[in-house]
Amino acid sequence: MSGPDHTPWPPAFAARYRAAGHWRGQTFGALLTALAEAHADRTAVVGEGARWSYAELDERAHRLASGLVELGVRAGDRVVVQLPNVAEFLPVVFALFRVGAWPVFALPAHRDTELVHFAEQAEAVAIVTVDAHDRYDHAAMARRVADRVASVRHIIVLGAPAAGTIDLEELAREPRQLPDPDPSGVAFLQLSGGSTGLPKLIPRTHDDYLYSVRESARICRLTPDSVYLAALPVAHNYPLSSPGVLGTLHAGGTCVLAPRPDADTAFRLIEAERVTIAGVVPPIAAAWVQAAARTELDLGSLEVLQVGGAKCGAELAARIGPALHCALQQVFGMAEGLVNYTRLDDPADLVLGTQGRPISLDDELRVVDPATDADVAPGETGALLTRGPYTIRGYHRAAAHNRTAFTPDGFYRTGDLVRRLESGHVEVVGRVKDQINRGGEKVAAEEVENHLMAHPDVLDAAVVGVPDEYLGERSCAYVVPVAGAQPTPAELRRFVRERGVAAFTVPDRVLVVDAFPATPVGKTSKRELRAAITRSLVPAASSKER
Ligand code: AMP
Ligand code: DBH
Repeated sequence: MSGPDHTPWPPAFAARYRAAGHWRGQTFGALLTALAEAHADRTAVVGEGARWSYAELDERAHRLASGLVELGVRAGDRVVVQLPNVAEFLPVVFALFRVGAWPVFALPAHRDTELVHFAEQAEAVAIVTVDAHDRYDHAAMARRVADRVASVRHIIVLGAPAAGTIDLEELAREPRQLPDPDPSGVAFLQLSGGSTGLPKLIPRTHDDYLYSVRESARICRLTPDSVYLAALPVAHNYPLSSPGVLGTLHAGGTCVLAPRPDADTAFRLIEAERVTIAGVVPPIAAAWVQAAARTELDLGSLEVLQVGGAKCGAELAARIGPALHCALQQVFGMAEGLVNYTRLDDPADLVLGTQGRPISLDDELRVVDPATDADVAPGETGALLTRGPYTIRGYHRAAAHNRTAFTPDGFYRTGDLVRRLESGHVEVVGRVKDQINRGGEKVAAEEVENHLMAHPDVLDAAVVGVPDEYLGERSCAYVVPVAGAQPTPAELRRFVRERGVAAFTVPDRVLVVDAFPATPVGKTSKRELRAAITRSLVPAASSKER
């Protein structure tokens, strides 16, 4: 693939975003310098075995930046960063920001194929990784990637160093003055979710990202007393910036990095660190809701639980406040830019029933007929297009893909089907292509999922199409039951039928499973569900079918 590294906003748009005060010409390195002055002794980050003040974080980032420069890493170089939720993540990325090198934000769950893709696409000069995580040897994987991708010259490892790698701890050097990078230039490459193929690289600038971070912190009412729990992998756009660790630092608060998102780990940290806000995906929210009923841990400090990354159904949304004694905030965002939040003072029907409204008045949203790009009538469902002060105009080196992923006038095609309410709030209805074509009869996966989730025994449902000789496709519903319940496929099909729907809406197959395969950030992976059923590899022991 080829094309420009970064597609800048047209000059008239850039001028407008500057004039409005959205883009302020500050880099992330300069931000950390300012934070270290304002909040020197406050705790910036807590990880396993680490508790660093703002002054310490700043010092570490300076020392690492110096070490990276000595190693030969230069402004504009790309560096794949694959770290789990450890405190070191922050000094590493701020060091790269200060050098002007671009982190490429890999997630711990990515493996050789993805890492090779990132390193190749970005022509990365280095990989920063961990020795091992979740019993997987990341350093060995990084060495395999370096063998396959010629541009990779350095492997920097947190933890036990191995032959041919550099110990992250030994990289630090005396701080030196480095020229501040161009704030309108690229700060890092974020990743798309990769729902249709390998993740694409998303160039984000200091100016645009800092705007979204600053506004996110304000919308979420973060203060120096806020304590944010990063339960999801911190390099993902959501825990990184919505408001995530960067929004928390921006506010002078404390970031607590959870090594895993399970309720036990998270609840212990909430109690121990007096966490005030956390952000999770719906499957984790559902697990926390169930666990909260049994926990003896004190979750009383938790003020806000954010749920986003995938649709939080009305049933789950309604359970969160009562179970966790906190406010729910829905977050609908994308690494490409646009982020929507329900506001903390929104009425309950909007908080429970929508995915929020955009950060910025300068976020332009269009809801269109996916076939013609014509605007649908207000309140009707259509495909969401967006452009604005923190939404990219093109992926990194993907000229051909950019021609279809963006409209000629620069709107990003989100691929999401939404309805926009008069208040400006957005309700996500599904994905543009998430329908099953059952012999010409189109079944919206989301609709069938909603019917299934209305059943009291159903915790979660995911409906996918399965190739079929006669119909082209048939529908297959995967169902995760609530703890202790054992709904049968026949009962669930009857339940959907009795809700008075067209016969083709009743799923052809129902499989009751223990859990869904997940994407690296923990969203239900329909791609893997489709692949599994196509290969007929659904583990028979843990699934029941009729
Ligand atoms: P990614 O490509 O990983 O950045 O994922 C962004 C996509 O995740 C969006 O385009 C949506 O399809 C989905 N998404 C994120 N948040 C929500 C949400 N709150 N409700 C529904 N879908 C969401
Ligand atoms: O799913 C996402 O990518 C996402 C969700 C919520 C995101 O990027 C974000 C908030 O910023």
